[in-house]
Amino acid sequence: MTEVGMVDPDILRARFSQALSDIYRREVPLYGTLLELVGSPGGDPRLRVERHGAIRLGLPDELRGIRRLFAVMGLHPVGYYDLAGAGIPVHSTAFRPIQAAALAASPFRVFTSLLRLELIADPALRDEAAAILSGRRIFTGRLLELVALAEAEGGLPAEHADRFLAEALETFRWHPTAAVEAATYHQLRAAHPLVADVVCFRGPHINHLTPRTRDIDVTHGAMRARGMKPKPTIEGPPRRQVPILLRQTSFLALDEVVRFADGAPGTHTARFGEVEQRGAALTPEGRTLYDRLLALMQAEVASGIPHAEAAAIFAAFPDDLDGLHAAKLAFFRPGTREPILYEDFLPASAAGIFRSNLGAADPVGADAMPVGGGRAAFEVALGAPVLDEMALYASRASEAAG
Ligand code: OOG
Ligand code: NI
Repeated sequence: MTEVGMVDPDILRARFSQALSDIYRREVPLYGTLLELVGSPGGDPRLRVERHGAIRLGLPDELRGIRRLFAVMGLHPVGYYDLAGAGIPVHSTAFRPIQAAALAASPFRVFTSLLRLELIADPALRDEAAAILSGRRIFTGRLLELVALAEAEGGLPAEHADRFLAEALETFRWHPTAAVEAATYHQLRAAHPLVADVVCFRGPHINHLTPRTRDIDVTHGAMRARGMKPKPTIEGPPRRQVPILLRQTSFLALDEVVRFADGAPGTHTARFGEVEQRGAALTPEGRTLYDRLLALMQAEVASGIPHAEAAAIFAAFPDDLDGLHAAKLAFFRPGTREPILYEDFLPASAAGIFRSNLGAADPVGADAMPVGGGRAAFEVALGAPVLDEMALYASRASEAAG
């Protein structure tokens, strides 16, 4: 229940998501093309407004601030994704609504990554990156006041909603002027393109907004027909009768013209496009089977077997509702054969999306980085534990029917 005089977080989130989409559509024209391709007149009304975005943060304090900001819009951190094992120096969570009613009202999520500066090998460069980041402020003063007000009052007083949204959008906008000189940018880029993207700009620009499609194979084909050059493969499980989890594919959208702090012109690839299809949430048993089959498939692809052929491994995953139910592989609404939708992300898919849009090689087996202990550090930075997605699905699967 929203208190009298307070803005409903679901409405605030819906407005924020729509405003981001409008801005992104103006600034990244191929995103508009993608929206036309997935447009489904008369379809599931949720599909028309459903999208996720992604941001990359530099410092623990930034992550904590983002958590407080997103909480005002009913977005909460769910799940922990460690991508260092895949050669990407970040760890991440997904901010998303958690109640069924909130998901239905505005299914908006933000995949949020925190750079792991400790994984930059060169100590001098690491210190320089930390020093550059410590000088930036990603929230306006007014936004911080409004977040504190919402925390104190148990909600955002409705008269502040417009101002809150305008100030929040400021955090996620694209900055055409870099915060560093060209030489620093190129040094950081050489360390890892992701480091340059996070460290060299004044804020965590939204780097993609992803609409949801009913059939990603159809959309993938349509993207190619439009000349969008998506990556050749679709991340996640192969095509099936009963969709499970999440399938995604992406394309490079823009070479941005930037100006460095010394006035030198340059370009930076920051913003890309992505589309996704969602299916059933899997139980821990289902997820274990998925992870095992995916690892086998990736090993075959790494050894040169074509993706389409390697995908045959997934024949071992039951592909009908009765089979999924009987083997307790997927979550269902209480007393039904209706699967609960997967609302989260997949680490191996996310790593593939990162890699392809950073211009890194696509095949799996990228250099693994030292891992371990990341989750506790992430939660300290966040200032809260991340919620367990399996527990959220399990509770929806056991709610009283009706
Ligand atoms: C995030 C990449 C991961 C997804 O949908 O899995 C992602 C990023 O590039 O910042 O967006
Ligand atoms: Ni994404």
